[in-house]
Amino acid sequence: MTLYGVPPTRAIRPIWLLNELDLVCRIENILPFDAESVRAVKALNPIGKIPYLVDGNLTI
Ligand SMILES: N[C@@H](CCC(=O)N[C@@H](CS)C(=O)NCC(=O)O)C(=O)O
Repeated sequence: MTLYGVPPTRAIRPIWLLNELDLVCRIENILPFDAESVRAVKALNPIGKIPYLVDGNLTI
């Protein structure tokens, strides 16, 4: 499971939830205003918003 986002932003909410559920998750730092990061986000998440969570074929 991978969470895309930057911890000191609203990404802290899913990180907190995953910690409360004792779920292990890799955090991939995404910089919201970096063009390369934005392209990488849109490749996995067409809505283009962060944070998002990828677990197998599921993207939330
Ligand atoms: N409902 C989402 C909204 C996520 C959101 O708007 N994230 C912003 C960054 S803080 C974003 O991805 N903006 C990029 C864009 O709107 O293109 C949440 O509360 O986490």
